Amino acid sequence: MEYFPEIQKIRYEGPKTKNPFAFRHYNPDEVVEGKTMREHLRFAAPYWHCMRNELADPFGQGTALMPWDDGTTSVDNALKRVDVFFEFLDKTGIDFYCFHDRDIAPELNDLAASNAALEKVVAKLGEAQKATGKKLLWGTACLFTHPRYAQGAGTSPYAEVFAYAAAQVKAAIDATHVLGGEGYTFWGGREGYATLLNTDMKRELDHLARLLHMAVDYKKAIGFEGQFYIEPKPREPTTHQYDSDAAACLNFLREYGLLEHFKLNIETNHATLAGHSMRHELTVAANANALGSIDANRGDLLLGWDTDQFPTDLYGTVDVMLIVLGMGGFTTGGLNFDAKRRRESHEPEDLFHAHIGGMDAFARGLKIAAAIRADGRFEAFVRKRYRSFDSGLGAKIEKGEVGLKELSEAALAGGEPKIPSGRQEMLENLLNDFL
Ligand code: XUL
Ligand code: CO
Repeated sequence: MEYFPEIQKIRYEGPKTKNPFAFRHYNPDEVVEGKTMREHLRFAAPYWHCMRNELADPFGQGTALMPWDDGTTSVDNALKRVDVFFEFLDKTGIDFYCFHDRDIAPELNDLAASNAALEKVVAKLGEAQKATGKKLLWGTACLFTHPRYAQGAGTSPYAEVFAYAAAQVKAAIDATHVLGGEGYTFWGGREGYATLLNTDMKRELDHLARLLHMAVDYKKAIGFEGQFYIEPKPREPTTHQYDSDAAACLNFLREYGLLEHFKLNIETNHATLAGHSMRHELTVAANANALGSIDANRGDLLLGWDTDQFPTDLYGTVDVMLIVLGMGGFTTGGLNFDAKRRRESHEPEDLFHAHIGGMDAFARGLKIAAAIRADGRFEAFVRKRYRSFDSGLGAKIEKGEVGLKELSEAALAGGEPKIPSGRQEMLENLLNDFL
């Protein structure tokens, strides 16, 4: 049974092709900086957006055509979706995928039934991985859709809800472990508050940390070696989310003794919602040696929601790839397209156009970032800008060999400092030379 019969395997045809079902830039085996594109980019498709997103918005119902889906919560329907999804992965040449427990399997009447359904689908996913060589980048638990989590999961004021969330995390880690997942993500969709009038923030944060410590203990107990990630996001659906940005996540992890067990999964649209650029968030994470993985999408600045659009902006993909190459590449992480089609793009073939575009944009980002690094002018400019700290007084400041008294003497003797230009416009022009 073929679910996308009109679509052939997507191949690299080069920048001149007029075929919309071909890659112009993503050439999986092409070598850049000593590794193939496929090894650098580690593309992943999210099960939730590809298979489950009906493309509703706050004003209208879903539009997505999914002729393979009977619309029920049956396990058979869930099992069928696995075939559809793996055909999609095969035809796009995407090597990895990510899931939430409730995307792949239905939530049924009680936890035992939901766990049993999950196990059945996981078994089928395992077979599909074996047959195709596709791999799981990360798994996660959906702790934000069901009404029981309306007031939080790990930060719920109700212990029974906390326990239910913990049970779901356990089952989702088990599933990820069985499938050889390279990571496991915690995105706290409802781990925040709508109003402080009813909220004990300190207690909620303590509880969230407790849940994460339990997960670390459980991971060790079962021998799961995948990387744990936290995914920052400032709001939506909550008014204020505790994991609001990379800096807040790092502080939380440090405060609760969790930093050695977690890295960050940084998402472009979450960065912009937090009032940061993606490059800012990636830099904060990488500086702390905690950049693990990336949810590669983009927002729409005119809408200001978490629109989860496909990444087609080359400035954006260049920024991302500069940081990724700069840290020596991904280890367990990759580029997960946490992105959905627009509501107007409701036909199955749009799934392909969307991913082809994202993959090509990142392939170009990779090639351009590599060219920028080989050229070396940006690096040389930045190095030169800070060179007064390489020797003399600056070196003593960096080494902690002088204090306010010595620096006061130096400033009195040195007079008014003369500072060179930051050359922003020249550097922006230089960047455009590479695009
Ligand atoms: C929500 C979001 C999630 C996480 C996984 O904004 O990004 O899909 O990536 O729970
Ligand atoms: Co995400």
